Amino acid sequence: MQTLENSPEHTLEQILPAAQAAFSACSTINDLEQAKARFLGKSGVLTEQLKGLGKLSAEARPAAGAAINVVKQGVEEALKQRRDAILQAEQEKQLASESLDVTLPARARGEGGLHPVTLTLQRIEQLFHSIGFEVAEGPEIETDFYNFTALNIPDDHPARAMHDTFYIDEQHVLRTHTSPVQVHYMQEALKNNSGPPLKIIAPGRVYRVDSDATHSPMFHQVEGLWVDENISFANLKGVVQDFLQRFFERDDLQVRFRPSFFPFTEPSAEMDMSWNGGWLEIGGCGMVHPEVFGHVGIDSEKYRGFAFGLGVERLAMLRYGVNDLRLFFNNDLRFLKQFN
Ligand code: 2NL
Repeated sequence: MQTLENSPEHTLEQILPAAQAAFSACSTINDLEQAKARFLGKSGVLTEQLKGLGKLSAEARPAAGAAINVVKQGVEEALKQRRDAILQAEQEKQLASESLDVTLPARARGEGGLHPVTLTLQRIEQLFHSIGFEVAEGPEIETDFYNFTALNIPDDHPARAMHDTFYIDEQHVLRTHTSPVQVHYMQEALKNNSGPPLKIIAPGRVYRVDSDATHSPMFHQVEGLWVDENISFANLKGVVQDFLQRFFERDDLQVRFRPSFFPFTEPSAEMDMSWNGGWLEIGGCGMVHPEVFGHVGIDSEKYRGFAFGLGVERLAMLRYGVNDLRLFFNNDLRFLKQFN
């Protein structure tokens, strides 16, 4: 179709009404910009008009130029009015669509919860703290000395073998127990003249090359250590029994000690607790071996200590009635949500 805008024959008088009609037909800023180009752009109809001035005589030119400029101003004014109208309409439309109900209740915060192992660790720490134990922590990557040698574990001990321990390099391992935390703590205490007496628990992650229904390569342990001049096995029994009775909220819970062996304690014992009419193994313990005191520089003629180790997942499973260790590490929210 031949329209005025692309017709070479349009007259000056037709331009303003044509522009007004074209702008009115636009409902978006984008359309309007395109219409504007057709009238005011580099090859728009008004520009063409101005180019035509050159063909006129010098006398006719000023009046013709002035007439074109009047039309041009009119087109620009029409453009501005239409642009304002479109912007206002768009804003009104947006305001209408984005209506805000300030009385709506706020969206609930997706609150997280603590992992059952964390909850168990917190409970353990609180109970031991209440009877005077400090909580000590240390690195998960340890040297061979802190994880094995200082604990009187000989070079040829099977626990040191590649298939039981994750080695970082020749001298560094992922700690296989939290005992190294206690070794560091004893050394520091001696350096700072801040004990013995020492009374600490060392809770935390430990690692062993082991993975099946009842073993995870990463698990949690809490060890305890009490060093003083007259610490005896009787103190160990009292502390462990008090802890287990309070942890499981059972005043009648019994604890039993069976002779055993650990390189870092002498004598050593396995600890069992009464459970559903039977006995359940719950950890190991003993009196700190003089060799261990020797490695950290504690005088074993003057001081004695007891130490014990408990499995945190085991305690959590018994307390919460969880029957499969792997549930703790699958990160299935249906399981985890039950503890919060
Ligand atoms: C177990 C056995 C045990 C210890 C851990 C220990 C730490 C130091 C010195 C001496 Cl620094 N002993 N810890 C002692 C006996 C047993 O753990 O079955 N744990 C789950």
